[in-house]
Amino acid sequence: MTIAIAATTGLTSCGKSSSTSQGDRTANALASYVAPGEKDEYYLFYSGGHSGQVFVAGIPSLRHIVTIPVFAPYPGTGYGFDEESKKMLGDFTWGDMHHPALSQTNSKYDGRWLFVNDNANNRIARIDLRDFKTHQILGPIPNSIGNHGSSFITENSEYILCATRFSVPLPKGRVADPKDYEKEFNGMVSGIKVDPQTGEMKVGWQILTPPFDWDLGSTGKGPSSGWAFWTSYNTEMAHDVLEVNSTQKDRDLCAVVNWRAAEKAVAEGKAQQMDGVPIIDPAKVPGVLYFVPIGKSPHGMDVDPTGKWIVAGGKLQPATTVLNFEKVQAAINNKTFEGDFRGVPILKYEAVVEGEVPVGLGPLHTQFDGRGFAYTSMFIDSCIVKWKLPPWTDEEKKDLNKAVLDKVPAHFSTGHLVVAGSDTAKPYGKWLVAMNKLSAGRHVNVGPAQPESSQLIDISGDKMKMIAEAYTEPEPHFAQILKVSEIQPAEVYPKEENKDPNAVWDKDAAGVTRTGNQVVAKLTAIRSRFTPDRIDAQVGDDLTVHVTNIEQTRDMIHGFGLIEHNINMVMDPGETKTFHIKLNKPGVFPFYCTNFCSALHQEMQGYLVVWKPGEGPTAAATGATGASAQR
Ligand code: RUQ
Ligand code: CUA
Repeated sequence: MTIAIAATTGLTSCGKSSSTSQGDRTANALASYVAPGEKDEYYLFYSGGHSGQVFVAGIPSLRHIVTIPVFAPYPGTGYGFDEESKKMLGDFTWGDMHHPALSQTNSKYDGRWLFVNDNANNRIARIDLRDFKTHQILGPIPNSIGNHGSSFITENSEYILCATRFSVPLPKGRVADPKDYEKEFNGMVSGIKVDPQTGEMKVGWQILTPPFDWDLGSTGKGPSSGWAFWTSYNTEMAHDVLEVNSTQKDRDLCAVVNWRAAEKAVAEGKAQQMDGVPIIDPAKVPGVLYFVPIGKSPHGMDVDPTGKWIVAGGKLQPATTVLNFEKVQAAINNKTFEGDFRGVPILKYEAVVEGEVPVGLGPLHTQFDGRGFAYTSMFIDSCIVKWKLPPWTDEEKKDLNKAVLDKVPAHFSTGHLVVAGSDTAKPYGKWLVAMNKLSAGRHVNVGPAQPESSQLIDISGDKMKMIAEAYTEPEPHFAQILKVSEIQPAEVYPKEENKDPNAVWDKDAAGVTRTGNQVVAKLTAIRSRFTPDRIDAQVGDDLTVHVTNIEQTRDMIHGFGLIEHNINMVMDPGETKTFHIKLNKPGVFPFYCTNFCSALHQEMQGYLVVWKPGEGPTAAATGATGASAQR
């Protein structure tokens, strides 16, 4: 109800009017204006939620630039139609993407890869920033259900760390009654090892946990180097009516994980195998896992750029909780525990907490600008709150309201927010993007379902300034911001680097060959023809088509759409792609370039002729050197 009111009055529960003066409007417009032909300064990589895609926009313009398909087929780039991407997708045609993470070296973005998680099918994917394409999808990860608490990358991209949102009887496939949840169900923290050269991921090890619902987390740096942190929202271990049953306690147990100790324990043979993965039981391997109580039903848990302050947002309490990692370390060393849970020590709350900052209602996620300030998204209050990290003055300590510096309304119900470079040791600062769950009334009516909204906020001054707003496909969760000047994506795939054994680069090597009922066509594509432009085959044949785009000019893309066969490959300059189909109906099926490439793009077409068995050209006539096409 608050939302509806907010939408019609332009007011939020922040109590501020969102209207701006004419002078401000002009200044804001200029701040985000990128004139035709000019370029944005930053990339914004934001997750597409259950669309399974990553969207790339520019900052400050907030213009959508490109979509990178990851967990769902995307005809626009031919993703999910060629053999390689089909294999990556496996049996799934969707994923629920939440948290992108740029690769890091020494706690700074190194511009190599972007990792994203899939909550629905327990996977992690790697996008290469050289070509902005998905190169690996790992999973489903064994012993992991609901891969939501990821992708959290370590300081030198050693690992992607993940925690499970759901718990089930393990290993997967074992069945127990959810009534026996506490006894039979378990969650898991996973360390996904990343190859430092290639980025190739594999499951490294896992830590067995009680069946809490792990939520958001982050990794340490500086003093907290080698550690990672997650909130949880169901320490009650409820298995039904979670809305009520998981919100009983005032504090939930959050996880403090020493991932370096986990790695070491595995190397020392202290793990047991489950479903092919070494599993650490934290009750038997002390020093790997600790719990810390945090109020109430916390969500985000973010480490500041110095690595000293860890901020948790309590969805059901009007404050963020700030942990001091030095105090965490001391509590561990001095065994300042308030008991244990299933053999895992619980750190004493008062011993590790620096303070609770009264930011307002529904704090979720916190980001940092590297200048000592924190920015928290307020789901219920629909605003962004700027506050001061410790060290606090005595006066502030007495009343932490004094550490709360500014609030700016956001529209509406902000989930994640991102400050440029917040999760590195050296944030760029300057820009903040609020990713709001609701946009009702902010744009022209498009029916009952409204898009999400993203809002750009200038955080360079003392007061935050709302600059611009844009709408997005479902559904942005977290995002990463990278300075454009830090990467140099490829302009083409150089011919010398194309290692595909079925690539052909001139028309003499192109052609159609038949061996038994295996028909193999190797085609070149260049403005504005396919060579060969005819493929003869018979019903019952297995047809494999390899198409090489032999252009070496940027943006000269060709597609290969095959009528009535659900095929659309798209080849970038210098790229070879392959599809494989069983031909089961006779007919003449045109194929054509699906990507507008030249004035004669429409003419870029050919025919797949599927003869009835026993009819049509023989194997000899289809030829080994493309004879059938050279007419
Ligand atoms: S969660 S709105 Cu999937 Cu990132 Cu916090
Ligand atoms: Cu090639 Cu259109």
